[in-house]
Amino acid sequence: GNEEAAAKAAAKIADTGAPTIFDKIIAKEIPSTIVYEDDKVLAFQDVNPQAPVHILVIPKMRDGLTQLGKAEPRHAEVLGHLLFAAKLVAEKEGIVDGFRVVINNGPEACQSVYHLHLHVLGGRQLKWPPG
Ligand code: IU
Repeated sequence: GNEEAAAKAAAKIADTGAPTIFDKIIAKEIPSTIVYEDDKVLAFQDVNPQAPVHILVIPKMRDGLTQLGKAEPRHAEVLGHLLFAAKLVAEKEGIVDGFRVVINNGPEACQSVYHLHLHVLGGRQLKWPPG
């Protein structure tokens, strides 16, 4: 909730470029509830859901893409693939009539895991603007 978001912002978790827990989720060393998977991306349920449907879509190869702000021209293809996968996830989850795709970029946006990820949120009335 808001308190957690504030705590994350205050913590100002830094982008060190180091591997994250998401590599272990991709390798299935840590279990997750997978919603969609192909050769390039993995989509799994967020462990701390902020809506009835809250899925993370991540690239399998991080390739330096710790956050969107670090994207280079070589990442354009996987960025498009991630966004299309978000749409497939929304269809699978039955929320295609109302869902939100979010990327938190950097400490001021409360990014806490430095492996690019798209949040796909839905299943309730979403508010605007977000916090
Ligand atoms: P953020 O945009 O970097 O703040 O999002 C990170 C998300 O990763 C956040 O919603 C966490 O609940 C989620 N998450 C997870 O699903 N599994 C984990 O092991 C960890 C974080 I660490």
